[in-house]
Amino acid sequence: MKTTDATVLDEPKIHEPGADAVVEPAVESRRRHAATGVKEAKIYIDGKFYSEATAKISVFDHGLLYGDGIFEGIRFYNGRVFRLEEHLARLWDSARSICLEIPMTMRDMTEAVLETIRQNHLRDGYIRLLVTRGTGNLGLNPMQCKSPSVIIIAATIALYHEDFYRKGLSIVTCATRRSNPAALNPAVKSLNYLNNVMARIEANLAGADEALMLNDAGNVAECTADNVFIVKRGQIFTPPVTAGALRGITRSIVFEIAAELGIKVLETDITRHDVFVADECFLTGTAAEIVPVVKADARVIGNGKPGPITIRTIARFKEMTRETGTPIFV
Ligand code: PXG
Repeated sequence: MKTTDATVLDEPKIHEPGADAVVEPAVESRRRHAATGVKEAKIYIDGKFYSEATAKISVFDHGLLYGDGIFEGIRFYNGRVFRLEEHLARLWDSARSICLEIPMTMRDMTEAVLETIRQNHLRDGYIRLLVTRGTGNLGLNPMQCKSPSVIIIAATIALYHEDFYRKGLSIVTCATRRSNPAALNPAVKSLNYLNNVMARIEANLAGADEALMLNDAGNVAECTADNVFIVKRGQIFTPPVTAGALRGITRSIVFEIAAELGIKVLETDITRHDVFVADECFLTGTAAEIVPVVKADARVIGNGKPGPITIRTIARFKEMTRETGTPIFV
């Protein structure tokens, strides 16, 4: 996109992977809003709603200074928030793990999420929910931070291009290892995503759609914002959380769908070799949903087309997103 318009240049490309993802046209994004796609967006910060121009947090917030905080990315479909309880449960687990006290109840958080969507007049979209450590001094000690901040942003989401689901993605193994759980546990969905960002940069530089991240043992952990699955001889395999994968909510839905379809899922260590010789491969994540992978490190996976189990799983997932979730407008 060639332009000198700063507003447009600031537009985050949340619809990656790949350069083919649907990007809002520049004129359209100026009329609506660059960052959220919502006209006159309302952003929730600590119990109040702000316009995009006035939604600010302190430069002394340790979320900014140290990446000290946690987040969730949540989707809503057709007036219902998908798997909200699971996202909030994971948020609370992340908080507990880093000794962060979320300054509200889960019930109030639920209402704050729903009200943010209502304020933005959306029925389909994406929620970014953050809890930061709050303002402190320049030292990293969180003892200085007396009140965590809760931020909720609602945005429209341009789906990946249809071609991604029809044709599948290509991924590359990156040199950046997924952070060792003993150093920074990937099960905590923290604001410190530099490990994943570095991997994403490698994928970009290699011209791939996603980066396959290995753990210290050299086994597959996950991709930069997605869990990894392979299919071999009718069975589904995915790395255990202990291999350095997030306990993905879409991942757990694949377990449910597989149980319905009578397909066995094994949580087991996976190597690059296993990916290369898989019959099928797919990624799961709130933003990507379930997306087939047809190439890894230039090796064609299976017959180079999304496989039958992947296709059935995607179809059932789509039904679930259409039919279930916490109602927004009641
Ligand atoms: N692994 C990592 C490292 C993630 O950050 C997933 C797997 C998939 O989890 P869910 O629960 O979404 O099935 C994630 C998802 C985005 C975005 O663009 C999402 C994530 C991180 C950064 C951006 O929505 N998390």
